[in-house]
Amino acid sequence: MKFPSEPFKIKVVEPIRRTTREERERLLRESGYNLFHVPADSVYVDLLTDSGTAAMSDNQWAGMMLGDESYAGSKNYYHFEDAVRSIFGYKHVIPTHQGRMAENLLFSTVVKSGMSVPNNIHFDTTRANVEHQGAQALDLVIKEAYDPHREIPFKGNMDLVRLEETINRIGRDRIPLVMITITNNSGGGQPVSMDNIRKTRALVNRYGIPLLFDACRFAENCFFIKEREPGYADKAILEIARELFSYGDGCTMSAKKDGLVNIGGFLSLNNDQWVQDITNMLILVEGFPTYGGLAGRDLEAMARGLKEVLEEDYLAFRIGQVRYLGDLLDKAGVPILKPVGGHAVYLNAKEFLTHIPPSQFPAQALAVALYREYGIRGVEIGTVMFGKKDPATGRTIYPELEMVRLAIPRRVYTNMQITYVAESIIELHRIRESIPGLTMTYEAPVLRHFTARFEELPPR
Ligand code: P71
Repeated sequence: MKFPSEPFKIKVVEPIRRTTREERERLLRESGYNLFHVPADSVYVDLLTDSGTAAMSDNQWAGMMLGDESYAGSKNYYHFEDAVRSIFGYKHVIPTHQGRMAENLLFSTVVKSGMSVPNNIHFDTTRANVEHQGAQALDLVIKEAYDPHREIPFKGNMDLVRLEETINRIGRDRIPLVMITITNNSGGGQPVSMDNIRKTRALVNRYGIPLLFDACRFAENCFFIKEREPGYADKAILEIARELFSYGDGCTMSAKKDGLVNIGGFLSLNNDQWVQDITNMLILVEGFPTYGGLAGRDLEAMARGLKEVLEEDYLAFRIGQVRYLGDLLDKAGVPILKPVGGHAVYLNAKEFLTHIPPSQFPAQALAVALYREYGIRGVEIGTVMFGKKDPATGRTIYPELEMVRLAIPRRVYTNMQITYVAESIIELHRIRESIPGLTMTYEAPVLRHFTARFEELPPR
């Protein structure tokens, strides 16, 4: 079946408040046209992120009631450790309150100023955490990833030729690790193939460089491997995941994605020395190693979520729902990034709003219009998030892709709500000429998208 129906029924509901266009217009003005500052209860369908927004199962909620809130050695930690070990297979399991703390602990321990960390594409928090150490974050995804029309099965793959050139140019001593993000979020939620991972491993082995995964959406990546890569159709997702992680030396994980929880993350590593240093830092900034900034009940929910996320019915529905939205838009001629990724549909703002130049933030303008007209919230992944100032000239360096990401929370919205989203965007596409550009009036020095403010330019 192309679009499997929901493999669950709904036991608890959360009412959503409808707002008027006037109210949304006012909220946009007050928030400086930054959707991060719009109160969530004024959003009808919230596709800002798939991170921390999942609906937990009855089994996870039942686990929450079994929280052992002991300071040290909570039984939930052991459940969590078992769950992580059985999937990822690394020696040490270090809980953190979310993904970026895992990144921060790892990079502050192993990355030194002047070093470089290659990745297929760094997500914003990994990039910021690498750069915070005075190191360089390098994106070495295959070049096809930057062509929104190019439909290939594994568009998140690492460019092995560029990786080897980079290692030779920079020198292995200045590359403390290579990372692979599965799925590749900034490139459209695109998967990485097992073959590419195996070859990346073989390459870094020749230079003695460790390979780590940014594993946020690993189950979705494994589902794509099963669906698209020869030899994996009959394997269970767990088996695929185990093989995949066997090619690495560890991972960082935001369990707010494929952990199916609202808060939580971890680091899992084989290197004893790294773990010793990281554990010392963990105790300083996050908490004792058997809770890492989380409650016992959160660890239990994660342990259970990590098992549920591997269920094939769940993944088939999940990936199918995202694909359903993408198909409706594509058939209606709305420009999207193709193929549709695992957790989100990405609107191609450059083609959607050809009348708005990059200097007027077309993707942000599109996200603003989508909220104003229909109460739908997406997130800009374009110049606001990834644009940079050239330190020499002060001019903006624009990213290759200018997109609005519509990230689908896991198990939260029905297909009827997704249909509403599609119909709204199709209508917005018809009136696209009326959408005005923006000018930025405030930006923070790092991760500016969270706090930037804008004003609308007069309509053309
Ligand atoms: C996403 C997020 C969360 C987010 C970030 C920025 C703006 C809005 C929402 C977080 C990721 C991620 C990858 C590949 C690490 C993190 C950090 N993504 N790696 O996509 O996608 O995890 O949020 O738990 O700290 O909306 P964390």
